[in-house]
Amino acid sequence: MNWQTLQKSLRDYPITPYLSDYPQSCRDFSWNAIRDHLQGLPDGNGLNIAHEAVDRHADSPRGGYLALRWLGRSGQVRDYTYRQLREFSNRFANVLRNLGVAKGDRVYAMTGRIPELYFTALGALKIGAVFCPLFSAFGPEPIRARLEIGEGKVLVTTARLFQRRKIAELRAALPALQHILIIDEDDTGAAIPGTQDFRALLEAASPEFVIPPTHPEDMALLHFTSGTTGRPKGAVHVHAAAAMHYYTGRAVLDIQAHDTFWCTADPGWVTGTTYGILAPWLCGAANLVDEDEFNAERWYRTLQDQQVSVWYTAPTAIRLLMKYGDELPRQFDLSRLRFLASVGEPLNPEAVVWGQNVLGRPFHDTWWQTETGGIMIANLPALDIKPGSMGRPLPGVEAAIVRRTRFGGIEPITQAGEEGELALRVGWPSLCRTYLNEDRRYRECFADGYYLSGDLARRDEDGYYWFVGRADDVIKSAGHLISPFEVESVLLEHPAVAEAGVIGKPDPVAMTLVKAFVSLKPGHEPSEELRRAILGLARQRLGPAVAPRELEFQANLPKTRSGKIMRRLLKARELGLPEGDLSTLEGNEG
Ligand code: 6R9
Repeated sequence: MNWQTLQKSLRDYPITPYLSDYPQSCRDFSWNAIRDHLQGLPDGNGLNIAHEAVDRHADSPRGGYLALRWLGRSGQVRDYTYRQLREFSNRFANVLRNLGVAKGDRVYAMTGRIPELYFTALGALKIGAVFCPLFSAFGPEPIRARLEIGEGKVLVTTARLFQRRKIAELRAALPALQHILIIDEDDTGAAIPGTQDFRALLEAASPEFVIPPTHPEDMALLHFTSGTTGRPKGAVHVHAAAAMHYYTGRAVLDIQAHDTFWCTADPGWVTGTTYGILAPWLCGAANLVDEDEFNAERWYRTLQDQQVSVWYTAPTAIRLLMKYGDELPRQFDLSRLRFLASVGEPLNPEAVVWGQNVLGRPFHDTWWQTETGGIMIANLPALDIKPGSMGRPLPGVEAAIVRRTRFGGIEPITQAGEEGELALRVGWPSLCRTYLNEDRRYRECFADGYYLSGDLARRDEDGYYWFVGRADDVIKSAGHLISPFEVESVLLEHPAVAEAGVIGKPDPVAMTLVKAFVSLKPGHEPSEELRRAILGLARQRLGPAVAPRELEFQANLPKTRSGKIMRRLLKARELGLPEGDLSTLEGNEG
C-alpha cells in the first residue's frame, strides 16, 4: 500500500477545496449557515428543490450555462442550459397540472437515463408532487409493488419499457394509477391504448410556470429501499433536504460552478437522483448524463472528451475498470479529473491506490444510505485518505459506534477499533421523515436520539470509520440494495418450490451475487431443467438487477423452531464459515 503517495496527492490538489479546514469547519458548523446558501421561493413562499436546483440559476447570469449534457447510447449529444431546463420542467409541471395532479400526488418515472427523466423529476417537484424513480432494470413485480405502496398516480415510461415490463397487465391491480405517459423513444408514432404521449403533451404545454408555495417539510421524493423482511420501504424525503444535497455536493464532492460533474449511478437509485440530478445543479455545475451502460473504453473516452472534473462512481465499476488493465486508460488524457469519489459498497484499498496511480487521482470513499438522504461520512478533500476506510463524519454530522441494549436503548462504544452498529445523531436536514405508511417500522430505527443504520463498523483512533458489514440480511449487489424477502417471495410463486432462502454470495467484481436455495414440493425432483425454469421465472418477474444468479436445491432449508428460514446459516455453510449459535435451529433440541 502506497500510503505516502496518497498524502502527497492531497497536497497537490490544484485548487482550494470548498471545505479546506476540517477541524475548523467542525467547530464553526451551523445548519442555518448552510441553509443561507439556498434562496427560497420568491415572496417568502417557502423552499422548493427544483427552484434551488434550476430556476434560481436560470434567472441569474448563469442562465445560459450548460446544465445538462446528455450522451445518447448511439452517439447523440443533447445540451440544455439552465434556462432551457427551466422551460422544459415548467412545461412538464403544466402537463401534470392539466392532468389534475395535485400536491403530494406521486409521479413515478421508469425511463432509463434520457432527458425526459430530468424534466419529469423537476416538473413534479415544481408542482409539489412527489417524484419517485424506478430502476429501468426492475421486472414487473418490483414495479408493481412500488407503484402499489406509493399509490402512484402518474407513471412516465418509454414505449419499449412499457412493453417489456408488461405494464398493461399490471394496471388492473393498480387503481391509483390514472395516467401513463409514454416517451416514444424510437419515434414509431404508434399510440398505446390507455396512455398519453409525453412529448406531445410537453410541446402543447405552456413554458411559463410559477411554483406554488412549498413548505420545506412538504414531501418531495420517494425512494424505495429494501429491508430484510416485509415489503419495500418507501423512504419519504422533503424539500428541506436540498440543504444537504447542496452542502454535500460542495463539501464532499467539491463540485464548483465551473465543473463538469459525472455521476454514473442511475436515478432509479438514491445516488442517481441526489447526486445524478439535484446536487450538481444546486451547485451550479454542468451535469453529464450517459444513457449507456458500463463500457470501459466509452467511459474513459467520456472522461477525456467531456473534460469531466468531478466523478462520482461505484466500487463495482471501479473494479471492472481495473480488470480491463492499466494500458487502456493511459491512452486517454484524463488530466482534467480533479476529484474522484465512490459510494454504495465497500471500496477496497487497492482501488483507491489504483485511482491514484493510473487515473492520476485517488478515489475518495463516501458512505450514506437511502434513509440519510445525503453523504454522512467521507474521505473529504481536506483530509488525508485512509485507503479502505469510509472516512470521517462531515462537519455537522455526529456519528457513533453503538451497541443495542436489551431495553430498546443504545450504549456507545468508545473504544477505538471495536465493532458495533453505526449510528447518527438526529439533526441533519435530509433524514427521511418516515417510511410511507409504515411509521412504526421507521421508528424502530431510532434510539436515544440516534438513527441506527443497520451497518456494522469500527472507528479508529484518528476518527476514521471502517465498514464491517450489514447487521441484517439485505444484499448489496453491484451497488444495488436487494431484499432477500422480495426475491424469496417470487421464487415461492413457482409451483415446484416449497421453501426459498436467499443470500449474498461474495463475488470479486459485484461484491455479492444473489444466490437462492430452494427445497421442492413432494413430487418434484431437482433437475437442470427445473433449475433453469425457476431462475427464468425469477428473472422475468424481478428483472435482471434483482433476480438470483445461482440456485441450489436442498432437501430441507435450515429453519428456526418458529419456521423462519435461517439465511445466516445458509450463508455460513455456503462460505464454509463457523455456523455460530444454533440454539434456535429447528430439530436442535440442545
Ligand atoms: C447511497 C446508497 C446503503 C447501504 C449502506 C451500506 C452500503 C453504502 C458504502 C456502503 C461500504 C461504503 N454502503 N456506502 N458500504 N462502504 N462507502 O448506497 O444507499 O442503496 O440505501 O444503500 O449501502 O451497507 O447501509 P442504499
